[in-house]
Amino acid sequence: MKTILLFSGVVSKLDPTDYTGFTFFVGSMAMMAASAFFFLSLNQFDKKWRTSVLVSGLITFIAAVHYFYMRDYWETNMESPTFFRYVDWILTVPLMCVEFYLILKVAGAKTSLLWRLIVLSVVMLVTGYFGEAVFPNQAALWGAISGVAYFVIVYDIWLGTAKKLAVEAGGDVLKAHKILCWFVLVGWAIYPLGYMLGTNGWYTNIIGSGSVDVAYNIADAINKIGFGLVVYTLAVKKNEILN
Ligand SMILES: *C/C=C(C)/C=C/C=C(C)/C=C/C1=C(C)CCCC1(C)C
Repeated sequence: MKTILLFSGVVSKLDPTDYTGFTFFVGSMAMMAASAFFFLSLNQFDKKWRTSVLVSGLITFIAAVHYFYMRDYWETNMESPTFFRYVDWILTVPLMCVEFYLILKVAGAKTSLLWRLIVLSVVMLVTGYFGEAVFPNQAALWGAISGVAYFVIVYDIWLGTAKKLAVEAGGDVLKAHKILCWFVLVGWAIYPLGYMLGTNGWYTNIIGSGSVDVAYNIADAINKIGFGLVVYTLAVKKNEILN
């Protein structure tokens, strides 16, 4: 792993005004700490909830490894590690869809719901990558397509099938579902905002330009760790009922 660099003495200077580098660094530590927390807590849960907490740990762990790479990439090239960013997302966002599916399974969620969410998130991310890395001159167009997929996901979990299942499950599951819905509506909305700061389009005159990576790094910390903690809390509550 690239982190070996850290211990071999070949560490480049971190400019104190390099906020992007700073958030990459803090992000990698936060993701690593969160992974240790989720993994080490696994034993306390019964089988059904262990998988959910395990997935929370996998999400932050995959992110931690990508953050090590992205941090080094940034330090070395002083440009956005867009490729690693999207590889990270294409692995972790579908896992977040798995989290929705797992907590709604008690109410009879079908795999068709899982697949629909996964396909939508892949469409959202692939079109976002096109706009950011492949066709930057058409960033607004690709971002809009990506945004449509995002809104369908929001609709599905807030008002669609996922919502109905959460209501059927009731109690703690419904509460956790509602919090996760807010994460997707508000926490995930930081990403298109970052996208608009980092690309050129009709919006550039309105919101200006800024560090896409700072936005993405803050959003990742909120969403990946926060999401995981909601699932963890739900598992703890369910465990108490059993014991
Ligand atoms: C852990 C990573 C997560 C939760 C990443 C989520 C990413 C998004 C919700 C990205 C959304 C985008 C749009 C809605 C439009 C512009 C392009 C994207 C890909 C930044």
